[in-house]
Order: sequence, then structure tokens, then C-alpha cells
Amino acid sequence: MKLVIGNKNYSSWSMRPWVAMRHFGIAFDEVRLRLDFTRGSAFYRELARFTSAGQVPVLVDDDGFAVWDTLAIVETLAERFPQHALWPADAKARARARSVCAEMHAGFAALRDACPQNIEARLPAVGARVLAEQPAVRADLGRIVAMWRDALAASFICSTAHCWRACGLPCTPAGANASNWRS
Ligand SMILES: N[C@@H](CCC(=O)N[C@@H](CS)C(=O)NCC(=O)O)C(=O)O
Repeated sequence: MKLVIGNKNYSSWSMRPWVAMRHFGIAFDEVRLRLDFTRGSAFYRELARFTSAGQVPVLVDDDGFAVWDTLAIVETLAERFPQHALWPADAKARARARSVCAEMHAGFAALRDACPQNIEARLPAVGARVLAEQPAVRADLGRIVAMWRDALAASFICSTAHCWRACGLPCTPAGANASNWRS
């Protein structure tokens, strides 16, 4: 089984299933493609060998069967590896975890635009300016911290993995641990 990903430093989407799989000790070969969103780039050409979806991450079976999109990948892993508690056993906790993942997946546009993931960079002045000048980012951040607190309290890895995007900001416990995950 392969996980096709982009640059770990930039591709928060790639790191979602990567973090979950590493956390649970699910074996996979990592295929790393250098992100290049130029039309016809090597990134898109290489990616097309695995999927027509045109985006990473992609989970690829040995027979070439591909599952794309982070939520679909995590659901597939949960089905295939029931011995690992990818989703909580308790039905309400599971529903909560799915809500958190879905919200993370679909929302936080202001935060995404203003603070794309860059784990290596240290940009406190930029972060401070963005927070001061952009109320929509402040609102996203407030929501993400509240949501994350819930997720950590319930200690389910899927939500945590899906909240990776926030790690670029110096406001969450996981932000401090981002470089550990990366290494
Ligand atoms: N909905 C997708 C989003 C993935 C995504 O946006 N991946 C970016 C890399 S971080 C990508 O491959 N972008 C290429 C493109 O959109 O053309 C998922 O959850 O897997």
C-alpha cells in the first residue's frame, strides 16, 4: 500500500492520513511528489499515474486501486484496520469526531488563505498582523481552538490529524508539536 503525498512542509492535506497512519503503525510506502501547481508540471504528470483526481493525498493499493481525498482515505483505513481505533467506539464520540473532521475539511477558508501551512517558517510578525487585521481569521482561530479542545478531550486521532492545518499558528498545543510529527 502506498500513500502519495506532496511536500510535508506545505501540504497539510497530505499530512492528515500520513499522521494517522504513522500514529497507528499502519505500514505504507511513501511516495513524495514535489508540489508544483503549474499546468502540465511533473507533479501533475506523476500524480496522473495514480489517480485522475489531480490532488494529493492518494492511498494506492498494490493492484493500483486508488482512494483519494483525506476523509475517504481515513474512512477506508478505519474499515480495513478495525483493530485500530481510528474512530471512537462510542457512537456519540464517533459522531462528534466525524463532525469535527467534516468541519475541518470544509471550513476555515479565511485561516487557510491567510496562513497556509509552512512548518519550517517562523513568522510571528506576520501572524500577529494577520490576527490584528483580519477578524475572519480570528473567528476561525477561536473556533478551531474550541473544536480542538473537544477533540483532544475525546482523544481521537482522526480529528487531530485533520486539524493539522492549524499548526502554522502559535496558538495550539499541537502547533508546538508539529515539528516532532514532521520528523
Ligand atoms: N479535498 C482534498 C484536498 C487536497 C488538496 O487540496 N491537495 C493539494 C495539495 S495540499 C493539491 O494536491 N492541490 C493540487 C490542485 O488542487 O491542483 C483532500 O482532502 O484530499
